[in-house]
Amino acid sequence: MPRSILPGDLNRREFLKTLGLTALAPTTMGFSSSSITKLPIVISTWSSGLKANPVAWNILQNDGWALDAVEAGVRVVEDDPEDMSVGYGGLPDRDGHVTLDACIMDHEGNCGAVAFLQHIRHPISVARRVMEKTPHVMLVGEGALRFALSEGFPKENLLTEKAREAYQRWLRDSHYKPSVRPTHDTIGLLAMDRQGRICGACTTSGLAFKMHGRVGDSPIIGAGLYVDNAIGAATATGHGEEMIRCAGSAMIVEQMRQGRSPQEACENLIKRLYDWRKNRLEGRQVCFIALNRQGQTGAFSLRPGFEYTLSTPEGGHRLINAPSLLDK
Ligand code: SD4
Repeated sequence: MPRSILPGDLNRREFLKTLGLTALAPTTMGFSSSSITKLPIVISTWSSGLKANPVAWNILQNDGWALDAVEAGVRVVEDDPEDMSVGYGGLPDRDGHVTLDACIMDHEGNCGAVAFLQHIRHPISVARRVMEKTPHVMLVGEGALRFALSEGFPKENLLTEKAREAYQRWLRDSHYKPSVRPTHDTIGLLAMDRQGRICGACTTSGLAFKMHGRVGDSPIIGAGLYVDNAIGAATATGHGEEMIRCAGSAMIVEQMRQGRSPQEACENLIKRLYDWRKNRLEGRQVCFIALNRQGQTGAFSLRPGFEYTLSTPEGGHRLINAPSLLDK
């Protein structure tokens, strides 16, 4: 059953209180007086943000650009063999291949993406090169690999022993049925730097044991990530087919444009998706985080269990449980 949603969860209230306390701090942005925000801010999905956010934070604290921060932050997780949903160590598809998806977007609407990319540990950096060095937004598969190699990225085996063993177990038990359950820890990371530039990045190995060639929401601008510097940004994790279906991240930014807070926008979109698709969401998880220009943040999921990492000047790096629509 859907849970009743309180207007304004505790985390948001706690955060807004923090914003109020910082209104006179020296490194403030000149927003309206009720929403002056101390910068920078970093928000990312899951507890892997506890590793990623501090790296992004260091760049932002030295007056760096949010684009460099989001890229550097998620690269930490791409490098981590213990994270089995992203980059090196990610779980393979049902044919045993690690295939990666990522996208990145800056404060001016520039964006780049790669999908179904193999053998390259840092798809987020390839996505950035697509953005900066090609006339295109997205490269996939063999073409993305060729581009990455031409840019000097090394070709590597990304299947760790731990992931290979998990794959062997899955082969034994699953009868080759493509998985519909996301393994968690896809990282979407949003940041606003001291100059008020909002940028975002999202990177994943996608659903574990997916069909070969399957691409989720994470590399799709508007689904897994969207940034509009005039309004804010959103990013997603969970069952990517659902986020693609509702153009999730772009819809959240549009709702913020209509005046909703990031929290309200995340809640509304998930409620709409549930009303629309409730009979087909069995076993599926859908989660969003969002950030607006005023420095407010929001997070919401279809089912319990989603957590995110928020970094602010006062709060440090905090892991927070997101509220959910359903109770299981
Ligand atoms: C996907 N959204 O490929 C990703 C999976 C995910 O945590 O987020 N896992 O559908």
